[in-house]
Amino acid sequence: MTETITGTTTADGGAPAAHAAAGTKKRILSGAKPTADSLHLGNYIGAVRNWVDMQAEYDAVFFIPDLHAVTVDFDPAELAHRTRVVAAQYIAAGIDPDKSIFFVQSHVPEHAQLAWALNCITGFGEASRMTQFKDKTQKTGSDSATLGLFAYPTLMAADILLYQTDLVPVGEDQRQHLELTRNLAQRFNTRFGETFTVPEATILKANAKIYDLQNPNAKMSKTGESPNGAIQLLEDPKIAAKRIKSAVTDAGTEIRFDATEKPGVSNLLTIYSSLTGTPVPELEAAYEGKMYGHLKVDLAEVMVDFITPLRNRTNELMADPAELDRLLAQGAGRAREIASGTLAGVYERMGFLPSGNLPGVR
Ligand code: ATP
Ligand code: LTN
Repeated sequence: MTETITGTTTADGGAPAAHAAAGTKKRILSGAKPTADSLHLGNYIGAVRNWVDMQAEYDAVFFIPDLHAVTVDFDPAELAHRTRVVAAQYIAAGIDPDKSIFFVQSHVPEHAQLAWALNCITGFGEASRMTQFKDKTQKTGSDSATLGLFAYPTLMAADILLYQTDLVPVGEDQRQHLELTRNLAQRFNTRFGETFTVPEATILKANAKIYDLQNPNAKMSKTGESPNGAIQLLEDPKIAAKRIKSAVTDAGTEIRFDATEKPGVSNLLTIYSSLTGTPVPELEAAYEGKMYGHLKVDLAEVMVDFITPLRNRTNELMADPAELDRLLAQGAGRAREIASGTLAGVYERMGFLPSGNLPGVR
């Protein structure tokens, strides 16, 4: 089941809408930050898996938002490593760099350039209302946050608008950013003339959220409190199986989906259903009268079967960094062909003088 934030999609005038000529397929775009040594199960079920499925039907753009990764504390060597790992994991999970445009955000300078233009049409109060910024600065206070973190949502809007994106498949947590993106696109179009497609968010609701295995009221996250709360897609399958077996379950014994009363068991059912394709009611029926332990043992096995090939393929790709870099450079080239056209239209409408034929400019 998906839910879409709808709106008009328009794309005429100037260089934008390059994809319209490429065919009738709608364009989708999404990305996952390289801020951990491995994607986790929540990223996969909530995001990557759906993107893989969408490649056939859509004109797909996927990228690794490394510029977003430096909005919070980071280590340069770690960032470089993580960017490669995430790239390898996307491909191992089924993102096809020949079918989709697949690249690293910092390889396409137009993202930062358009973000600046958008910063200048975004209200300070409007940016202050973004809940992600509030959440991420809750503990330390906003004084120690960077300007980059504050501007995170406008960079994300630039990511989306550069490619005249129709649909943005993301998890529920990104809804507010999508709404800001739509507002900025409409504002720019009204003030400077039709330039951007106004994107729709496709919130993937059915399996939208995977919860922490140790704290099933919090979402599974790379920054969760206990390492046992998340399944890393690159970890030893035996460890992943252990984490499932030690997942926190609820009072009572009945295996039934009830997100309020039984968040732990419900989370395990969601994961099981997502990885096997078996609907939750069928699982409930199959486990009627059985104990939580039965469910965990079976799910642990499902997890091993899922993680093992994914991990092996990722490791193969990581063993050949030159080939990985080649694929990423090829993706960035294709991305720039579109992004540079959009940015040229934006600059012209904003009244920036043409830079002539200076090499490397615009
Ligand atoms: P994290 O909370 O682990 O830091 P994130 O949401 O900050 O993750 P990304 O790593 O960029 O950021 O996530 C990539 C995608 O994975 C996003 O579309 C996000 O909505 C989705 N996602 C992340 N965690 C979960 C989860 N627990 N359940 C479902 N989807 C998730
Ligand atoms: N903010 C997103 C990652 C992200 C993204 C994007 C997703 C950056 N730019 C553009 C979709 C479209 C996240 O944290 N999941």
